[in-house]
Amino acid sequence: MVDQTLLIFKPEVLRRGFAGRLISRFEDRGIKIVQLKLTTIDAPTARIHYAEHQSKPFFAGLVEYITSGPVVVAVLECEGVIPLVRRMVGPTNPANAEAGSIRGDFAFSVAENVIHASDSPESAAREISLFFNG
Ligand code: IDP
Ligand code: MG
Repeated sequence: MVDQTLLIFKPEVLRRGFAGRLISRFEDRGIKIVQLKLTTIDAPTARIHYAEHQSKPFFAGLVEYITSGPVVVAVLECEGVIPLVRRMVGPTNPANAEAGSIRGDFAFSVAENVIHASDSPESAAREISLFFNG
């Protein structure tokens, strides 16, 4: 099967209104969108999604933030899509993100860094089944 990754456009994207511009970046790069939905993430789902961070000091704030408004959740597909999309997204802290990356162009704080993208094939499989029932 062709590689897939899961994206979440975090609540500020719809608040600030640039979901279409983010989608265009992936389309322009030639990456296929195979699933796409507007939804609001509930707290139990957020805790499962971010389970690897449950012992971190920012965990409660992270769950509160990701559940604070509508998000866009998508599955993208192409060869090598996981590292490709992580490069397009940029590093976790937007202060370190190059202009031209999504976080470098749209984000200004590590807590509100615009977008989630799966970091490995295992994460992608787990996250896709969490949000799209496999
Ligand atoms: P990633 O989103 O680049 O994969 P992770 O290390 O997996 O980054 O962290 C998940 C999310 O947790 C980040 O996108 C960010 O929203 C939040 N986060 C990570 N580190 C911090 C921090 O030091 N303070 C506040 N929030 C953080
Ligand atoms: Mg991560």
